[in-house]
Amino acid sequence: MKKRAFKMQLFDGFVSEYKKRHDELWPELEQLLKETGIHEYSIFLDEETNALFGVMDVEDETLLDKLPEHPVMQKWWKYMGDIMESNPDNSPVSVGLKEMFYLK
Ligand code: RM4
Repeated sequence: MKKRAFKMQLFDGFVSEYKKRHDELWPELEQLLKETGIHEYSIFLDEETNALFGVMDVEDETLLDKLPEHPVMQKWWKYMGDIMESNPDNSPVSVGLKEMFYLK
């Protein structure tokens, strides 16, 4: 299992909408993420900057390569594009984070 961390950017004024959409996460997306070998996935918010920090355990990093092509993932990213910084293909702008400490 590998840990992956990354940051994304929420637009101002959309904290409750972002939380609501994730509280109501589509079952088909939950299934897709699990089938992709993603576990213990959390997203944290920095309320000072609206930066979002995602942390997940990944069974096999190569499985993640196919995720952006999946119709459910594409539909979700399109849906989320109005409230967070996104790329021209609708995927969220995502910056990988470097692990600096780990305590088991
Ligand atoms: C986020 C973003 C991520 C996705 C999670 C579930 O807002 O779209 O890419 O993995 O939702």
